[in-house]
Amino acid sequence: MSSTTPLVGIVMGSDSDWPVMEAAAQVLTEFEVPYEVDVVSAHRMPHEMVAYGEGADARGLKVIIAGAGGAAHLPGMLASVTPLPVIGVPVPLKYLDGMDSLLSIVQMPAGVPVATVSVAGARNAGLLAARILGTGDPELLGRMRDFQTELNHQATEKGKRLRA
Ligand code: RP5
Repeated sequence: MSSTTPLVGIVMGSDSDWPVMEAAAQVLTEFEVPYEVDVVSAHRMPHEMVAYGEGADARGLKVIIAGAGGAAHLPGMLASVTPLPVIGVPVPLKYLDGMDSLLSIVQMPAGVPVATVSVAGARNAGLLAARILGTGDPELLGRMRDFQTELNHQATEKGKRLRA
């Protein structure tokens, strides 16, 4: 990608989510997709959170990846104030194994979609963002095809090793 303007916004409810969320940043780096990272807590910074969501498309973002744990309202609240696709990442906390985060994010009311990945599925969130952007970027789509070919190769090799 030639642009250095962030196309993906990676946000989270707390810096304590970063150890999970950094996998999204890593994969976007691998795919050379420019991104930005910030903490935008739905509960502790509600006004900033709304401002972030409302201004995201005007700033050039195309996809938002939002991670949160516990009563994880950030992805859904962002989806309610932006027309951009929002990918939600349930972050597991000390109790309940992330099931609380998953259910908080995935059970959205009709009309306000959040593409929810698995608990701690930040890498897949990054890959999904790259696929969404790839629909308008043949070069990025080609990189995704190469990535899939490599995945296939690795899985095939694992099978060969087991059969040997
Ligand atoms: C959520 O509360 C955050 O997304 C985080 O997962 C959780 C705990 O935050 P801290 O107390 O660690 O800042 O809003």
